[in-house]
Amino acid sequence: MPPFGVLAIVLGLKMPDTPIAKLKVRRQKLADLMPVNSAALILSAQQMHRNSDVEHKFRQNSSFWYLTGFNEPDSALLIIKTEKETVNYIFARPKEKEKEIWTGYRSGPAGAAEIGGIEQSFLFSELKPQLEKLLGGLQHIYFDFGSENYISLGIEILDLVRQKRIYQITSTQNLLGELRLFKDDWEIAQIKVATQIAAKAHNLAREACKAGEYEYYLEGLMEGFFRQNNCNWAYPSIVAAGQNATILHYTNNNGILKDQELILIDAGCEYNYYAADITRTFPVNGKFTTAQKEIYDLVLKAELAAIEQSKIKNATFDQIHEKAVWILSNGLKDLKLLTGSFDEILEEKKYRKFYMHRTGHWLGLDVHDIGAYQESDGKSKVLKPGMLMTIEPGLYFDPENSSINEAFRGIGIRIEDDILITEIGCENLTELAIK
Ligand SMILES: [Mn+2]
Repeated sequence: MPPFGVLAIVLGLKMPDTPIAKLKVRRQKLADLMPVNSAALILSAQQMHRNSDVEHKFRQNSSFWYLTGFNEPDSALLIIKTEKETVNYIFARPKEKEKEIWTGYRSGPAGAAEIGGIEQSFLFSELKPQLEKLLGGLQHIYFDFGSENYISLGIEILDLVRQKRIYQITSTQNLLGELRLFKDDWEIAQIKVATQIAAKAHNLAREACKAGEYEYYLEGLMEGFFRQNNCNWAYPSIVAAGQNATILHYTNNNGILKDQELILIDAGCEYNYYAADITRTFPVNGKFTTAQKEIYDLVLKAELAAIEQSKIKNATFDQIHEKAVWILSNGLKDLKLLTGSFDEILEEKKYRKFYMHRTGHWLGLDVHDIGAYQESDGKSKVLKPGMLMTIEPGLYFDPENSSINEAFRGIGIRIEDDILITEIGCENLTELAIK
């Protein structure tokens, strides 16, 4: 088995910079979607305080990163589109030797402009006075107010926008969602690193798993592997043994692994801010009980069928879910876990008692990536090459559900892969993770 440390060495330990040409294309595409006489203002993430003198690890705002490739807090991107031209402005912290000694290198406005290939640069402290000057005569601004970042600055910006009589204020989410839905070749290369390292981490956990071990041990093993390969977790890992797996967002990870029980691990890393999202469920001792095997085989069948569905040209997002629901419902009926006719089970959504979430979500810079799930006419999104989604059916049986056979109570199983839609069907980016 080749060690994955090799991969990190091949890739180099430094995150690759986003090519400036890609950043320019993204900003141009965003501007193309904006009406004439409009502005888009995207703030960076803020450095979040944790406790006493400790700060949270900085993680850039995904959309800001997508458009600028700039990885510092207290920054902003402003795009102004008029009839005459479109101009990009970046705002960044000043270079200050004293501060850099304590908290690290700062690029300064000129450095930020160079990284992003952006024409104009200013200090972040200049943002309001520059907006005062630059927003005059515009009719529309795209701005995300209400995120946890820069609340008081956001209020001041809204005040300024009102003073400028710009009455159309829209979130950037729809425009950027439409762009971020389609991954370019460079993004796919980053995602493939994340998915391979995450898949390998799952296999390591499977090898190390044994009765008497604790959930946190496997969590640490996987997250340690993420860091060893220049990745961070993309979301807090779920390592859920036995009936903990029936809690969908379980993150305590302090339970003990028991013989004859299953373990569900939903963990993924991000590389260069691109996320992987994988779930695997397997028996602690390597051998399924009859009931566990019946449910596992059913979930796997639903997952494989949903992946097949994604290969069909112009399949919709909803069709993936419907396929999984159809197979799970059929199987639950056969196992006598659901009663009534098949039509009844579907119409009355009886399956929801055991399958209460959707079959997938968009994946990218955010693990639940932005991007609409409907076309503009309200119909389910048609899957096109370059889109990336998870496919993750599961079944969960409440340990206290006395209406089902005891053998099924407390079983929680989910299987999740990351599926890239391609010209010829799809590519499963996480098939390296044993299932
Ligand atoms: Mn997921």
